[in-house]
Amino acid sequence: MSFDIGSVVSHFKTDGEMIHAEPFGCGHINDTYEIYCKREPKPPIRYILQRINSEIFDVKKLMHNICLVTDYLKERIAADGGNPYESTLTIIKTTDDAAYYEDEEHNCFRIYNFIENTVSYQRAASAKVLENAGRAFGHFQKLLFDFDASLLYEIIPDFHNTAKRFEAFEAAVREGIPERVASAMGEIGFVRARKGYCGEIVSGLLSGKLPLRVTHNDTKLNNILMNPDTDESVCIIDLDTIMPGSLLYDFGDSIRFGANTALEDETDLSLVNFSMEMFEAYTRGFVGEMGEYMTDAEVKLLPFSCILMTYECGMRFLADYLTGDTYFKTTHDTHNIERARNQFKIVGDMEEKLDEMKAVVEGIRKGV
Ligand code: ADP
Ligand code: GN1
Ligand code: MG
Repeated sequence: MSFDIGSVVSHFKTDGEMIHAEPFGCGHINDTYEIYCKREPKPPIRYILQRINSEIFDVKKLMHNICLVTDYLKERIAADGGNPYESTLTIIKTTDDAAYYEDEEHNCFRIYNFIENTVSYQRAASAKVLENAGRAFGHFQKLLFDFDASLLYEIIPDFHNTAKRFEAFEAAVREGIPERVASAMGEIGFVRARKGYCGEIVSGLLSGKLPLRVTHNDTKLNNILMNPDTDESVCIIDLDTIMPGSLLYDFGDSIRFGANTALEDETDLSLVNFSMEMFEAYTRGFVGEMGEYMTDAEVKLLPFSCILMTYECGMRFLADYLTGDTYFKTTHDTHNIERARNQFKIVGDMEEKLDEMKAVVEGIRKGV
């Protein structure tokens, strides 16, 4: 699939003509570019251009969700005295006033303002980064507390329904590439031995024991832009998966990524460990912001949610490996199974430290 970036950009109301474009960032889903546009005599202005992954998303529904949520957030941020053009994403409309542009080959593109003077960390260099990330996602939950969830499409149905993910995983084992399945029996066994985890949060949502909220659903650290000088959060990005869900998905997924002492695709598993220090820091930030809005049932499940989300993500990487790497972007043949092993190492570590995690949550909760 080929496209001319300059011609794509000419369909948007950018401030000036495009002069430069480069691939950007480390996302696994969309094709992201930084683009510069000329605005003489002022210096060029930068934007984010994305070819949206339309294999995964119904783009019309996706952009409907993102427009509603960013409009709502802008109002809330302005009412709190913040800068709505820095603290949330701004969609640059097409010359036809649409939120995205579809070319003749059905590639779909969107442009966001580039949030300057920020970084997106692949790993937390200090506990302060994670505490600020926790505060940022807690605040994000709080801002969306009154947002009417029924206005949003469930953009990827059953996205964090781990029980359904397990069924899909078993189908991948049955129908996957035979050599890959044969080579992954150890990892497959790891997933199967933990089948009992799968129903925990889903059944709580179904029975009403856990509240359904509007959640981000992809809360890894590189989906926050931070100020590199202060490590304060500036803007939460990657709003593709905003939809009704559980607060536990957001909490657990942040810990999955942020409390890993290594990168998500580190293959030297001796470097891949679960950091209690990072867990404690994130929990302090998140509960500090969101504590009074959380139910006891949610608080009780915070530690377990970290295990569940890490297990689920590892299972998704492994299923993608078995079926030929069609979902996550990969750079080499064994990339997805390496990521799965990495996640499973963290799962094992968290299982050992579950009591300690519970004690940390209790301590922080009492202090709120
Ligand atoms: P994906 O869904 O593929 O993860 P993201 O929307 O997260 O795509 O974007 C990929 C990366 O691009 C982010 O991790 C971040 O580094 C960068 N990025 C995305 N949007 C912006 C923005 N508006 N300003 C600056 N950087 C951005
Ligand atoms: C994907 O889009 P990105 O790279 O931020 C994925 C998440 C996974 C994550 C694993 C829409 O996130 O669910 O947890 O990779 N996003 C989607 O790194 O599937
Ligand atoms: Mg992302």
